[in-house]
Amino acid sequence: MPIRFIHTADIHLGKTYRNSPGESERYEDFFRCFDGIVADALAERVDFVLIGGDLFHTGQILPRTFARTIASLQPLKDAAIPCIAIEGNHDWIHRRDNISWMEALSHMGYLRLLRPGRTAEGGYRFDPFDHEAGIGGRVEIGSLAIYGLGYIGAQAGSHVPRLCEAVTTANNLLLFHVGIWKYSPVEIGNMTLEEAHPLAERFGYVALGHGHKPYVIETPAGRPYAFNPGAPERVNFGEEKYKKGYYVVTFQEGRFTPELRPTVPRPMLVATVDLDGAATPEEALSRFRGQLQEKIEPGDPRRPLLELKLAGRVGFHPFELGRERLRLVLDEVAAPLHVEIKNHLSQAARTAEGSSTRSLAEIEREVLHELIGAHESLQGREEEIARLALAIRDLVLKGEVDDEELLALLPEE
Ligand SMILES: [Mn+2]
Repeated sequence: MPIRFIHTADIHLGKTYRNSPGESERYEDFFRCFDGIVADALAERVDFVLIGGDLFHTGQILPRTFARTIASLQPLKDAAIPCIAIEGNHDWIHRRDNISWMEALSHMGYLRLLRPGRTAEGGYRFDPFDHEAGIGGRVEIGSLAIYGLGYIGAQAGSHVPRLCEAVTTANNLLLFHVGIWKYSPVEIGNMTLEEAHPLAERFGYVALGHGHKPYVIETPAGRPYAFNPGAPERVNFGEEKYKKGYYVVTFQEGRFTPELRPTVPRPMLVATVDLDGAATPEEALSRFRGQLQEKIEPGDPRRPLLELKLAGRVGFHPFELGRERLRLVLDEVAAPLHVEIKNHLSQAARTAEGSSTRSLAEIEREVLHELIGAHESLQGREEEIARLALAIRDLVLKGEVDDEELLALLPEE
């Protein structure tokens, strides 16, 4: 009898743009995407579902995100399809002494959370999953032994030999939240191909998560053994060109055959708008409108996510092309759900020595320096406080931080 399963990762439930008009719609995107995968698991009557980490976008989720996740997982529980998961970097960053939300879901029988134990000598121990405790290192389903390891940080590669030593069964699968340099677009938590290869001797299928782009790793002899499905929804700007989906895998006669099944993520556009040479804000706006109309692809009824960089030297003060005026044109042309604008315009100014340019960023810094320096008690700290103010401004515009995280940026005095 073949075993069939779904392998997904990096769902990022709870992600949204806080305080943005599109907040609630964006929040739903990630649940809608996950619900689609769960529905497919039922339609395909798979034997189990694997989640390779980052089920949640942050360690500290809102109660409504927890409730909504339970609703999403309920059909799997009702159909007795085990959902086997590990923790990613996004799931555990803020966990201190508290029980994590992932552990809670495991206790409640919605997930089987895998996390290995360690031996006194620094080795790994993959004990069978304990339903009572809601934790374990491995789960056996049919003839397959599923091992799980969450995110273990930047040194993951050096742990591979110890991991392999701890494997005691045949027909093994490993769930591992780690990237492979060269394929993984993320900057941390990766290992090299050479470090990964020994895994192929112990595991017929390594189910990866972490990088949001799909990729497959082969042994030097050309046998594919590690598979990264990527995030099924577009999580961050920069993911607009990635294929999006999850694997439906068949295990038969000792062979794993995965098929990347596509999802339909929300449209996302990252573009540079060239306003070089625009003499007035009106001319710049009209060119902005024209270029935007060309770049927006018609066809998807969902409102897009936009990241736009305004570039060029213009004949007016960049402040004059304010967010409000841009927003009006944007709403008319693209009706975006969320926009991030990077104003990199500089002003072509004529001085006695000829022409010079100052970027918007330089002007902002000068203005802040003047304002801060006007307070006697702050004199001498202009640069430090200006930097802080700009960092807070950038985070607020990104809409991803809450008040406490902003407060944490302030120096303690
Ligand atoms: Mn992720």
